[in-house]
Amino acid sequence: MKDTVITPHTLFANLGLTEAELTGGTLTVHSPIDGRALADLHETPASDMDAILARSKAAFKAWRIVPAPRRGELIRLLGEELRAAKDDLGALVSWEAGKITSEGLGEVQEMIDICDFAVGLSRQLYGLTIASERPGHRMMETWQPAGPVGVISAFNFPVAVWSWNAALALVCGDPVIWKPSEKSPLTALACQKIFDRALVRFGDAPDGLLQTLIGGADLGKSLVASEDVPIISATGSTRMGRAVAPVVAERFGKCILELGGNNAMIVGPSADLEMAVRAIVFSAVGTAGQRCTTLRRLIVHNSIREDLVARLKKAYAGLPVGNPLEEGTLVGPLVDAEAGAAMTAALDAARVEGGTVHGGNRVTKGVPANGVYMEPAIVEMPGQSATVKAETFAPILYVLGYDDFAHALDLQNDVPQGLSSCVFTLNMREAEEFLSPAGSDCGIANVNIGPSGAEIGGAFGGEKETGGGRESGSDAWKSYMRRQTNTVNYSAELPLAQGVKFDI
Ligand code: UN1
Repeated sequence: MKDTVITPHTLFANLGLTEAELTGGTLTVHSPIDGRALADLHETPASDMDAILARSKAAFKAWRIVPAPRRGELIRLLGEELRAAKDDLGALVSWEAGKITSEGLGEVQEMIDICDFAVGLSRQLYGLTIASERPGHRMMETWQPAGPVGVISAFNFPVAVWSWNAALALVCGDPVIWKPSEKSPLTALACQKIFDRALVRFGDAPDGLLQTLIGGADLGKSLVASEDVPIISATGSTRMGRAVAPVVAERFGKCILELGGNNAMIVGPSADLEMAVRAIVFSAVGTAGQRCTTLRRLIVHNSIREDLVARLKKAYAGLPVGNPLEEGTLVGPLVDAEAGAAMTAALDAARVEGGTVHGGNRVTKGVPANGVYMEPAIVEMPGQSATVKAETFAPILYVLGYDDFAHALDLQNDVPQGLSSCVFTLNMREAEEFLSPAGSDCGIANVNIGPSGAEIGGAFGGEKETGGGRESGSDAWKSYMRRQTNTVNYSAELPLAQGVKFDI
């Protein structure tokens, strides 16, 4: 590797991670870039869970009565610390998750953006006033802090997804217990350090506002099962969500689920194809196809299908696959060998289903040894088969043809997932229909822009197997609070609602 690339050890030092934290533990963290062991982290013992939960409960009692704008000050400081740490944390994201430099930095920018958003929000946790039917009465709605929030996050956005949840939860008055993916605990530890620096500057925050659990699924399981954690925000596979949701429901906790996506783009005959190609390539191969918003299905009008596929094959042929830390690389490694095997298996299955596969081979030349580097694949499919309907976390783009727009919409919606979607068209009828009640059934629906790379200002999440949760912008903050309806009687009478008489 070139000397200009900053080494993990320099990053650890810059981010305040100590030798003692990084060595001697049982959780070995490997870099997807070249398979090297980055650290041996100490796992949180299961026997610590009771104390962790107790600390979070105690923190809640103190934090809920701190005025929300003051809580916002902590997040303002977190945003400042993130700005100072942006280069180092972004590079560590690259080392731990295999993202190209610009995407690692972009992820930290997303964290900074949500901090700014949450600071503003801390003065806008508005409730309604409601007209009472009774004289001398007033009704209103108050949003109260809810309690500790358990955040479960995935390797692919190892830090941004935490920040969407944590920044909101903390301004809403809720402490956070974070269980990051065991594939990306290093960046989580770095975030805990960054947060701790903000805490020191803040001054009088209670202990235990943020606690990070390092280790495997068992820690996540006890977090999910705990009655002390009224809200679980879980981002990851649909399989994980299916395990989490019933456990939380059983104890009447609330879930914010952001699970699998199988995102499509419809390309109409009028589309600006040059723009479409750029959007397709970024959203299908960016982050090596490992975003939950990655473009996985291209639904193209048959009149332009051949032309578009030819343009895409040309663009794909020149894609620089390789070390994500090197300038110019656009496609880094998959996270591990299992992800590589899943990609190959999906391509094999698509072939059996009648698909024609372009690309998709393992790249071994000009890339670091021991990383799983794959050529992104385009697969022309005769129809929406079982393989197309499944989410494979890899850069595979299935191409389907259509003749009439209603059929394109049916194809778009006929998958179990419902996260993100888009249409490329200059025909306003198609664009509006796509956004209409009879259009896309996804949580995110875009026009002339790809399905990935959403801004934090909007609510993020989707329907069906995607889990239904909303994180990040808009009024997603309400999921982190307890809604309370208040009726105040300032009269000297006690009238009952609905005219009920009950004289004693
Ligand atoms: C994810 O992949 O889990 O819209 C989140 C995007 C990013 C977030 C992706 N803002 O692609």
